[in-house]
Amino acid sequence: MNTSIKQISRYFILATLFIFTTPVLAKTQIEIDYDTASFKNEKLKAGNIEVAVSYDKKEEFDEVDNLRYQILYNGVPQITNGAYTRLTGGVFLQDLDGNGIAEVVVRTFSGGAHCCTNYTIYTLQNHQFMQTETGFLDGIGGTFQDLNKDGKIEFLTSDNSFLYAFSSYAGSFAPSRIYTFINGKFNNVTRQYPQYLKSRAWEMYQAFLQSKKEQHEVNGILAGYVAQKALLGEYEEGWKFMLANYDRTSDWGLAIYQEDREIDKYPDFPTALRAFLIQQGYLDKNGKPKMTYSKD
Ligand SMILES: [Ca+2]
Ligand SMILES: [Ca+2]
Repeated sequence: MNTSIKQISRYFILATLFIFTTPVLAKTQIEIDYDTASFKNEKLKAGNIEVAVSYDKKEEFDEVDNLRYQILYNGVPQITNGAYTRLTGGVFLQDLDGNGIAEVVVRTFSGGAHCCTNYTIYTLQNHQFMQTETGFLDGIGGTFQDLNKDGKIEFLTSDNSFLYAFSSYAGSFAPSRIYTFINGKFNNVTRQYPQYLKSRAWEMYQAFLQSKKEQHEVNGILAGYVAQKALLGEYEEGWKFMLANYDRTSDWGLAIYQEDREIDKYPDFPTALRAFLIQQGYLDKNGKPKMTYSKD
């Protein structure tokens, strides 16, 4: 045997050893979209956590849950549940809180033009699975990513209460919301990410310029912009910008409701916005910017 053949056979033996000793990475994610056909018992696994997922493709809502799943721990079934999801959704395993044990995240979509995504999260806390939900959120709802690269995942979404509040859906730009997932619960940590908030504020400013140029609605963008600036501790600056630029002809969002009945009207957009920012917890009850988030 000459040297090169010897070398090749050595590589071959090493490669064979490698293939047979490296475990195949288990699947940790199932994504469902319009093209996904029905499936049964697809398995996901991360560490001791396993999920078996079944899906029946259904375009219209009915009473039967078409996304069903069973969560197992050390091979023992712990939770069996299901939900309706319309042509998009998914299940994935990811360690959200960085404690070494994967959380199970289930994404469902209720259908409708802009509505609504819900994330259900199952987490093992003190040897028991706890269930948490984001509640229905606009569009795809949000994204899970590690914003500050500390091994714990943040949930990035926006304050959905701003949609339609002072403009149509397309004319609204909701301020940021950022959550961490600790001890099985979401915590609002939006203000701890000023860099991210700044880049969103810049996008809002650009959206405002574009809308103004095209003579579209601006109040919905300005409302979000003022709130975003408040989150950055720059409320006064945002408020001044809004005062100089708002559309005085629009009466969207000026009506005052009580138990779904219109009882009065705010005199102008700034007055309505101020009341809204107090109600949503961006300003305190005296209309002064808050240093931390709390809705009271
Ligand atoms: Ca975890
Ligand atoms: Ca993080």
